[in-house]
Amino acid sequence: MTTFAFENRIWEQDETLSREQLSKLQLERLKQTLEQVANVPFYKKVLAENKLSPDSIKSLDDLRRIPFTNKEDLRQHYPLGFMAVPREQISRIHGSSGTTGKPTFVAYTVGDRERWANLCARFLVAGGLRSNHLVHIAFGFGLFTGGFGLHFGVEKVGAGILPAAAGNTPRQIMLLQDLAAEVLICTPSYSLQIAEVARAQGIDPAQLPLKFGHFGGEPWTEDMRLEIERELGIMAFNNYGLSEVIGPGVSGECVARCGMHIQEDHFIVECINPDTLEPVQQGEQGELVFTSLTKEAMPVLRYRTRDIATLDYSPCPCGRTGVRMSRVVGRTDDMLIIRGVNVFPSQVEEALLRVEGTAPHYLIEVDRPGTLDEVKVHVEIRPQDFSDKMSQMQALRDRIDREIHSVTGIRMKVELVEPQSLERSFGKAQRVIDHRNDK
Ligand code: DLL
Repeated sequence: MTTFAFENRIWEQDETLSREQLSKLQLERLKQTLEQVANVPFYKKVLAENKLSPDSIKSLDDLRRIPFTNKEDLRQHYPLGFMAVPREQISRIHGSSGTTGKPTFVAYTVGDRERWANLCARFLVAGGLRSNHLVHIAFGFGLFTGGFGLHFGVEKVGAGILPAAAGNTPRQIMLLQDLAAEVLICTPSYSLQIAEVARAQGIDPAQLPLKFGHFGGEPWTEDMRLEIERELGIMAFNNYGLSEVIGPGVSGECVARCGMHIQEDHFIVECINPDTLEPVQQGEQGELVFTSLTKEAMPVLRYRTRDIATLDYSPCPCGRTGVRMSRVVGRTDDMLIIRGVNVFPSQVEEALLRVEGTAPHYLIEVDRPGTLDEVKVHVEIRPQDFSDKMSQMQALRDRIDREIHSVTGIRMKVELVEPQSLERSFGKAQRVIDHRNDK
């Protein structure tokens, strides 16, 4: 009998289906999903071109006959071209950032929302949440799936919620002290920011009443987990998801904390080599690909996440049978996650293009000097616009700052550099230096 630091409780028996039961259920649901996606013109065409129908899927191996879906496909059908239900049946819309400054919208029916809340409840309970707890949610409540997704998951468990939302850290600390929440939900980096600001106020963050936290939405490391646990005096759990697949609730850690259980009765996962697009050997690193099995409003087939991780099919002492994914160790595209917000270098480029006087030469430098990500954008000025007048340069910098903020939603430090001063490359231009990877 394995003992854990926390009691191991399982929210739904479906989390413990045998591989055989799971495969049977997945096949059944995959067929239903093929029926559902036929309502989406994009998928209708894909199915016809590949001679696919629910009846032609005889085993889970047939999944590989279905082409992949990419973020670009969703983008080309902006805003709601991937909906498989009439607009009247949409109960909620969320979005994730894209390369164009326009979000990728995702939608939910009432049934989708109910299943989503349940999926979040599963990993929250797996990681210690009980109905007697008070949960402080410091995620943004808005288009981002983190705030509302977790909110309804916590509500499902029956625990109390303080929807503190993101920002104004001193106020967050006051709330944590005065209302004494036991559970913190936010991005891992924001939890460290809370600790740092508390220290600066002369408060020992480990003395806050918090007992544990569920963190996700951005990559973090085992070292960061140790730091969060030490600083805040809590146990820290990892959870993963992406808007296009559902949001948070795709996977999460249990008390054994040896990987995040993927909720395989709702999503089929594949791990592929991003170059050959063939499955990797078990345990090898690859890009995760998800097929939704129970979504009504926006089902996705073989959605390429660009997230790199490994899968572990060995039994978990907690009794859940969902395969466990490792931490996300990287991406196969150039997407950056800055303080939990997805940003593509092309968005910065788009912002610069809106500003007269800047050359298309720029370099984005990302670092995490303390607990929060910081971004500096070095922008080359065109020779004819270079000026010795401070006020002119300041005005240009402010303009760029505003445009970048309007396109990406985050503030970056803008540094204007002299014409021809950024290094030129002959092949693919290096647009990003990410010092967070040096640590
Ligand atoms: O970040 C959903 C989410 C919210 C998950 C809150 C967990 C908690 P998006 O904004 O669409 O959705 O961003 C999805 O974020 O493809 C990963 O690259 C990254 N990501 C999410 N969770 C983790 C994690 C939400 N635990 C993208 N570790 C994904 C590493 C993560 N990366």
